[in-house]
Amino acid sequence: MITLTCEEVKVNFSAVFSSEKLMRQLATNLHIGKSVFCYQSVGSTNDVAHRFAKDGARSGTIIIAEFQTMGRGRNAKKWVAQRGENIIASLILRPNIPLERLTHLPLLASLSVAQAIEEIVGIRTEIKWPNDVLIRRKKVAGVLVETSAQAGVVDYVVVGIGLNVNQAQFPDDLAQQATSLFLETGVVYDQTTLLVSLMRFLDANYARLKSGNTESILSMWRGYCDMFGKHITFYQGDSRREGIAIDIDERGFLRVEIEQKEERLSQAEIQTIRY
Ligand code: BT5
Repeated sequence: MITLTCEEVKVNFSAVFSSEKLMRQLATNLHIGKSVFCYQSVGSTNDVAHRFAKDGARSGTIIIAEFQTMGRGRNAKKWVAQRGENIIASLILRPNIPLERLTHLPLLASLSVAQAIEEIVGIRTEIKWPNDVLIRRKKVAGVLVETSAQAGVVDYVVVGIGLNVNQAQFPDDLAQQATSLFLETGVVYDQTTLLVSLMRFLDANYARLKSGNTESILSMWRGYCDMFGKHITFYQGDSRREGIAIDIDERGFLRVEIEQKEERLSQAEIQTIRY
């Protein structure tokens, strides 16, 4: 049973997103989108999702916000997005699969974003391992997957997605590296149409993951990745390293050749790709 705090009730009922409209458009046979909560403003949709999941929210629940005051990326980095212009969403999943197979989720999410952009906007994006979606080398979307597990058993997963849709300007420190669909095409997009497409692709890809068909997810993901065979620099913690990106393995880990030896990275921050 989900309970909203007074503050949440007050700021609930977004003018940009409608729970009813979204639930109507997401067909009832989909796993994703049976419950949709739309907010004007939250700290982080991932935090709301964690609280809802702990309160027993069902798998497939979506939390959407027009604005976040404490949007976050990986490793305590910030996600900054202008009010009402973008997609800021978190999805609760309760995958009944072994913890090891969750390594596919960040790739699954970035793949779904790339597919939705291709369907609605008609442009082919590029994915930078593991889950940044880029247009002309600039980041248009990011994914933050957070897992709650105990003794190797997954309780729930939160998949947070930030997609820059109609934002026309970015703060100075982001302007060189961030872009939006509007900036790339000059077209203002309906956020609900994009969200519905995104949720449908997430639903289809999630069904593939659950049925064990991870190879099809990885092969579609590879189709959007332009890093292989290229020289990369990356951070693992504080240490900066370099090598040649070879491919991803069956878990979605990045295979990198470093001084004639192959290493498999489960986590790293790619800094540069020499195209
Ligand atoms: C990500 O982290 O790219 C994951 C972003 C996930 C955001 C969603 S929004 C809904 C949900 N709720 C949350 O609180 N988070 C999720 P990472 O790969 O660590 O990249 C973070 C970096 O991206 C920052 O350090 C900035 O350099 C850059 N950045 C911040 N805001 C951006 C934006 N709007 N567009 C492009 N880049 C941005």
